[in-house]
Amino acid sequence: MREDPHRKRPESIDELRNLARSAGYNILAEITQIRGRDRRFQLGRGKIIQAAAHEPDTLIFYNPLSPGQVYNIKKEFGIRVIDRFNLILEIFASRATTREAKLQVELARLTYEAPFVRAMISLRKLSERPGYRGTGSYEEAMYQDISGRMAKIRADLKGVEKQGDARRLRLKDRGFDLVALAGYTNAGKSTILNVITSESVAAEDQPFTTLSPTTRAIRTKKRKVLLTDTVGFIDDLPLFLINSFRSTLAEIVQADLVLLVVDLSDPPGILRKKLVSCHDALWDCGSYAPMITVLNKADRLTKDEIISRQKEVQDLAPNPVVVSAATGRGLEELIDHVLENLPPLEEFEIELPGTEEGMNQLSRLYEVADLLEVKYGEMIAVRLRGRRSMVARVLKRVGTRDALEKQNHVRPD
Ligand SMILES: Nc1nc2c(ncn2[C@@H]2O[C@H](COP(=O)(O)OP(=O)(O)OP(=O)(O)O)[C@@H](O)[C@H]2O)c(=O)[nH]1
Ligand SMILES: [Mg+2]
Repeated sequence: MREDPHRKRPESIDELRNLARSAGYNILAEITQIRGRDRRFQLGRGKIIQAAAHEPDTLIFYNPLSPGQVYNIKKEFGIRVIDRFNLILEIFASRATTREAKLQVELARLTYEAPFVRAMISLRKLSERPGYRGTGSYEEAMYQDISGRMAKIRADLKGVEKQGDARRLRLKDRGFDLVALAGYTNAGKSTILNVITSESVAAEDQPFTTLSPTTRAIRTKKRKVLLTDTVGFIDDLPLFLINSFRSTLAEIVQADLVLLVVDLSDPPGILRKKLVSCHDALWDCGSYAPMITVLNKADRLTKDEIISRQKEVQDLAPNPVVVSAATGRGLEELIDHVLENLPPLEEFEIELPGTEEGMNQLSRLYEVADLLEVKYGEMIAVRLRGRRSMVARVLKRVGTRDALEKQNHVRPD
C-alpha cells in the first residue's frame, strides 16, 4: 500500500511487490491512496477497511509507519502491519546463514524496533490513569532487554570488524590488491564473481541473495588480485541497516578499487535511480576508493540500446565497462581495466642486512613483490617493484632504516 501514486513512481511499487514475493507473501490486493497520508493509520480508514475485506494476514505499507500508526491499526483492526523496512529485514533474516550475518540482521531489527517499544511504553502510559506511575511494565522490561542485547551484538560485531581489518591488512602486506563488487541488489555481482573466478556462489533472480562476502583470487600475470562479492544496495537504504552491516561493508570501504555493478537492461529512469541509490549508499559507507562502473546484462540489449543507455547515465557512471556475465562479453576487458586502475606499484632500491632475518625478509619479498635485481654482499641490495606500505613494513621489520622516505625511491610505475 502506498500513499500517492503521483509521488511514488510505479517502479517503486514493482520493487515492493517483488520484495513481498521474495519474502514469501502471496499478494491478495494492492491499494493506493491519492490524497496525502493520514496521521492515524497512514491511509484513510476507508482504505484500511477495503484492505481488511480481503482478510489478509499482513498489511504491507510502502511508506515508513510510525509506532503510533502500527499501534492504531493493530488495535482497531487486529491485522499485523509492516512497512518496507520490515519487509527488507524479513528477507535478510531468511537469507542470513553466517554468524556475522545473523548478528547484523538482529542488530538492524532491534535498532528498528527499539523506538517502537519506547513508543508503546508512552502510549500505554497515556491510556492509563492520569498521575499513575507504573513500576516496570512488560514493555519497559523488553526495552531494557533490547538495549542490553544491542550493546552485546555491537561489541561482538566490533570484534568481527577488527578481525576483518587485520585480515585485509595482512593480505595487502602479502601483495594482494583488494577489489570489491558493489551495487544494487540483483545487478549480477555474484554472477560476475562466479564467472571471473570459476566460483559457484549463489546467484538468483531475487533481491538480497548475497548477505555475506565471498573473496576469491583473480588470476592475472601482472598483479595478485582478490575479488570480493558483497551485499546489495536498495533504494532508500536506511542508515541503520548500513550501520548494522558495517563489518561486511568494510570490504568495500577498504578496497583498493570498487566495481559498481548495475543492470544496464533496466529502463533508463530506473537505471539512473538505482545508480543514485548506489552512490548515496557508497557515500554513507564512507567509500572513497577509485571506481569502475560495470554495466552488466548487455546481452539483453541491442547495440543501439547499449549506446543510448550508456549516454543516458554517463554522468552517473564513471569509468564504464559494458559486460554480460551471462555470455562472458567484456569480462576480459573488465580485468584489463581493473589492472589499469589499481593503485600503481612503485619501484624501490632497498638494502637488507645479510643476516638470517634479512634472508627471511628477502624470501618474503619474493612472494609479495616483483624483484628486479638482487645483489648479495655484506648487505643485500634489492631493486623491486611493489606496494609502498608493504616495502615500508619489511624495512621496519629488519630495522635497517625506519622510514621509507630515506630509501632510494626510484620512480612511480
Ligand atoms: N541476462 C543476464 N542475466 C544475468 C546477467 N548477470 C546476472 N544475471 C542474472 O541476474 C540475476 C541476479 O544475479 P546475481 O548474481 O544473484 O545478482 P547479485 O547482484 O549478486 O544480487 P544480490 O546478491 O541478490 O544482491 C540472476 O538470475 C542472474 O542469472 C547477465 O549478464 N545477463
Ligand atoms: Mg549476490
